[in-house]
Amino acid sequence: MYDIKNWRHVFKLDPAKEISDDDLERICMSNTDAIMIGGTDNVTEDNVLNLMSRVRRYPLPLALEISNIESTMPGFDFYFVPTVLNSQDTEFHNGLLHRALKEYGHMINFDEFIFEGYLVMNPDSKVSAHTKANTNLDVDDIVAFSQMANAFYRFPVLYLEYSGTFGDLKMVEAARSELTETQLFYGGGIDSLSRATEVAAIADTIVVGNIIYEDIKKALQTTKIKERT
Ligand code: 1GP
Repeated sequence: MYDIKNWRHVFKLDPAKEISDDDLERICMSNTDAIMIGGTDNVTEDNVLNLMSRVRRYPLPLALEISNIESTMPGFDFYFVPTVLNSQDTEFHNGLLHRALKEYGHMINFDEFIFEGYLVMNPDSKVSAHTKANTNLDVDDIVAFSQMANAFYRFPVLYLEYSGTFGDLKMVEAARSELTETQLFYGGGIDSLSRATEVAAIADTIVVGNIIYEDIKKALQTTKIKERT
């Protein structure tokens, strides 16, 4: 079985976006550690199943980041379940999860599930509006949330989610400074090797999304962090 602790680089594919077979092959044959499928809008059973079966041809770990119950299905190596620590709606803390377990808990292999503390950081992102996140956070807030994740909830993963914009590295460093057990994932605005290198020097795992659809060459270059660190 794969171990997420070794992941330094992850490509996140959005099931609601088109990707050609050629581009998908380049992503899946790259030096990345894993593919994660996840998105905010229009994530459906059909488009997740379609993308999963296309990615499954390649021999690398495949994770689903769960956005809704309807598009969750067997066939992935890992299921990342976000709990949005700065959401103002309990639905995104444990409401959805409670409903999912009530219905499907009896058939779940819990070893495949990774409960991730999520901090939604970009106020202009879709995920921020969707989860009603309070993004008005300073360094002390990040420190407190990171202590919560590491020492109290003991999450395996804390995900700093800047989706669509490159984050403030002071915030990433603040999270880093508190995490001794919890693995720090960073995602958002990584669109070049230099940005990837900067943030990979702080976070354990970097997640590259949007640039796959905008400039595949630049996306592929971000995997070079693995040769450098
Ligand atoms: C999104 O964190 C990922 O969930 C990656 O962000 O799309 O901005 O690369 P970008």
